[in-house]
Amino acid sequence: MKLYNLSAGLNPRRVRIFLAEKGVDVPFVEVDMTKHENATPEYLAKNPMGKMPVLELDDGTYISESTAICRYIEALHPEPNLFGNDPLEAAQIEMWDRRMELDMAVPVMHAFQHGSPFWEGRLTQVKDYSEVVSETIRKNMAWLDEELGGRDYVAGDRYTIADITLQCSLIIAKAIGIRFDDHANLTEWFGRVTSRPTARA
Ligand SMILES: N[C@@H](CCC(=O)N[C@@H](CS)C(=O)NCC(=O)O)C(=O)O
Repeated sequence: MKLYNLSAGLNPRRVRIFLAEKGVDVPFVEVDMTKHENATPEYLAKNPMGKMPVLELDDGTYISESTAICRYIEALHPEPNLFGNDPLEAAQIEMWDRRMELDMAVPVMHAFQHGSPFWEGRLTQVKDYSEVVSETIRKNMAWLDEELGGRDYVAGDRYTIADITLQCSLIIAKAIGIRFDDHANLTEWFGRVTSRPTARA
C-alpha cells in the first residue's frame, strides 16, 4: 500500500493520524499541488476529483475519501477501535464524525479556500463567503466548547475518528487565524489530543 499525501492538508492528516493510531506503517508519496501534480492525467486516473489523500493498494486499486480509507484500515486492523465497538457506539461516533466533517472540516476548508491568497487563481474566490463561513466556524466552536464541558472526547469517553477529524480541522483553523483560546473546554481538549504521540503524524 501507499498513500498519496499532501502534508499540509486537513484530510491527509486525518488519515496519517489514523494510521499512526493503528500502528500501521504505509509509505507516503507527496503530491505537490503547487506544481499541479494533482491535476495530471496520471493523478486524475487515481482520483478524478484531483484530491488527496488516495490510498493505493498492492493490486493497483485506489481508494479516495479519507473516511473510506480509514474504514478500510479499521476493517484490516480492528484494534485499537476508532469507529465504535457496538451498534450504538458506532452510530454515536458516526453522528459526531459527520458533524465534525460537515460542520467544522468543510467550513474550515472553505474559509481557507475563499480567503487565502494561496487559492487565488485555483478557484473562484468569494471573499464574503469566507467571512460568512468563518462566522459559522466561530459559532460551532462555541457549541463544541459547551459539549466538551461534559466529556473528555468528542463522541464520549475515549479517543475516536471524530476527535481526529476535529483536531485536524482546528489545526487549519488556527493556521488561518480562527482562534479558540477563549474557549476553555475546547482548548483543554485540543491540548489533550495534540499531546498524543500520533498527533504529528
Ligand atoms: N472529501 C475528501 C476531501 C479531500 C480534499 O479536499 N483534499 C484536499 C486537501 S485537505 C486537496 O487535496 N486539495 C487539493 C485541491 O483541491 O486541489 C476527503 O475526505 O478525502
